[in-house]
Amino acid sequence: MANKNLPINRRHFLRMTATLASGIVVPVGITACSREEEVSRVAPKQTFVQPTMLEAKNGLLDVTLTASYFDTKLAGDDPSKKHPVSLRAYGYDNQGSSYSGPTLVVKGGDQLRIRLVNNMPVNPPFMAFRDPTNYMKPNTTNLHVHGLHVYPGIYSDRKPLEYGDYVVDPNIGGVLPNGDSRQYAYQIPKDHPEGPFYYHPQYHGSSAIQAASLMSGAIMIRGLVDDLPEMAEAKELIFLFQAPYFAHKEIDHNYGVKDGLLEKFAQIANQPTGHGIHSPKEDDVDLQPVLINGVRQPTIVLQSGEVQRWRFINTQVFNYLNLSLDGHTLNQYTIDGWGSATYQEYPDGRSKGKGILLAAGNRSSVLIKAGEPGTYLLRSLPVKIAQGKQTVILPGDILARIVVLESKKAMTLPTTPLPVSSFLKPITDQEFASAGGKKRSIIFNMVGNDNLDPSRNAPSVIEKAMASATVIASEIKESAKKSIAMAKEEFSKMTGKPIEGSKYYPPFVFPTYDYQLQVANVIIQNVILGDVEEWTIFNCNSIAHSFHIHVNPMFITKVNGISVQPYWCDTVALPVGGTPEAPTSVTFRMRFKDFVGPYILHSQMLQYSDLGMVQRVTVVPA
Ligand SMILES: [Cu+2]
Repeated sequence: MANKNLPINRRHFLRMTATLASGIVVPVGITACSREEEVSRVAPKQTFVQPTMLEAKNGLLDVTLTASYFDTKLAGDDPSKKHPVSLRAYGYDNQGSSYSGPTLVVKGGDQLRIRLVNNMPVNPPFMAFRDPTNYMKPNTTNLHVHGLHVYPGIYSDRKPLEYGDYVVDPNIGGVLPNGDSRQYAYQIPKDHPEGPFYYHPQYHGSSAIQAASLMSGAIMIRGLVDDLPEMAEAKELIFLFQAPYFAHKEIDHNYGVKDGLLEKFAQIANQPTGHGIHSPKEDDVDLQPVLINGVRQPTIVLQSGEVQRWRFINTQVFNYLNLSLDGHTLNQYTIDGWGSATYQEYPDGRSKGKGILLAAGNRSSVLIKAGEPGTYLLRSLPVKIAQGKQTVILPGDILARIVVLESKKAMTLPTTPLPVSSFLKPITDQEFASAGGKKRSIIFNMVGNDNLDPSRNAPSVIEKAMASATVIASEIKESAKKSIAMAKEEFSKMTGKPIEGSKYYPPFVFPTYDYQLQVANVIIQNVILGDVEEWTIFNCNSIAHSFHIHVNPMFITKVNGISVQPYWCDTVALPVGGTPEAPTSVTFRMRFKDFVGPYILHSQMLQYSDLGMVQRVTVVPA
């Protein structure tokens, strides 16, 4: 399986090196070239761009975020080919929409105020007969501050109402299209740990389609670690890894959507890893290409000996990243937004396949020190996301190229121990026992609708006909592919030479759904304020679900029942290979110290969350 992914890696790599050859320092005069080319050879251009940073002043950051359609061009798999798109995105204050919302910078004690204005067009009308590829309210929205430890309720004593990190909007609620707005107010606790967080919509049922457009932006919480002189001196780059989905004529299943648009749930649900907009090898899992702040494979220019701090945020709605930088060590000092006193070192992971693993919603902060002059690639190494009846490995990808220039810089990493907020003190057995000592289990299990009563949701005659036509079309296509491969194989046998594409691999099949949603509030976990609890999340599926809980971070203690070096996070990859009989699991402790109110736990693979993999948590006063 692993070496089946090699061709695409090599192909990408070859293409990259071919492009790179013209970008790095080459003595002028070796080849004939135009003047512009000469200049670019001497000084490679940084094409990495960052969203605007808005910083709190005198304890307050007050911003208006506007959700609307953004008409632009985005690269697919090939960075040089841009496709016109019209996707949902954020603008702010008087600025139009962009590839991501602005980066909001605050510190403990500050107030972050966001007025969300929904300027997206009205929702499409309900069809007379249920269109299984369509979605209910793709343009109703709200806002979630992912990972922040803030009040999740509504400030009903304020006139007009103000909202905390409130995401349990009923199906008739939310911030409606065509001009509705809502005032959010987040009071950042004084001891809030410093690190990278982000915001995205979380209106139940439409979170995936909106986040898989371009609706997200970074939140940076500053603190003591940022004031260290070496840290302050290191240039900070914020990486929003995005994988916007949109219809394209080269994609097999457009579901009747116009090029450049994301309008039907089926576009992101039936093949959740996405569509690469390239011709993948038959044996590859097709993968939505990753952009960084709207740019495919940007160039980052550093000086040899320079230290930079990179903040990684995986805003993708499904796919994992496994980050590794050629020839360099990534020194990680926050997992999600939660800091550590020491660095966790990730050297070049190509040989072992081990990088910094980021499930959808995970973040990480690293320091890197640029080595010898040269060009290096920031990659995502292959990741196994499912194991069992069907093993699925996301192929590797090239995310950015790093050009290191000759220099005499000699910057250093801050020495350890790094300062860490007292908020992150470990939850000991004693603390757990004396604060209630309750344990509970949560089951993550996708149940296909074939397991439900079929009469509840019988498809219409037209739907049946359409579905069988689609199946027949794809069968014809697959059988053609198979014949071509067989012919090639014959030819290869005759000539005795191997030939590309002479082996047929059937397409990967993810379970499909007819989009029957579970409302968000069906199952409620009631918790008493002040308690400390221990939860085990069981994964009954072969796929590595990304488990995320709002408001209070998790102190991870066990994986598959075995103790691990404990750490804090707010989003965690559940191990692959679970079955209902033998589920995999993650165990953690949580403090419910500060806030009452309703919030949610869910799969950050947002398609699954929208389909019902979500529960409510209600913290009630003692
Ligand atoms: Cu969240």
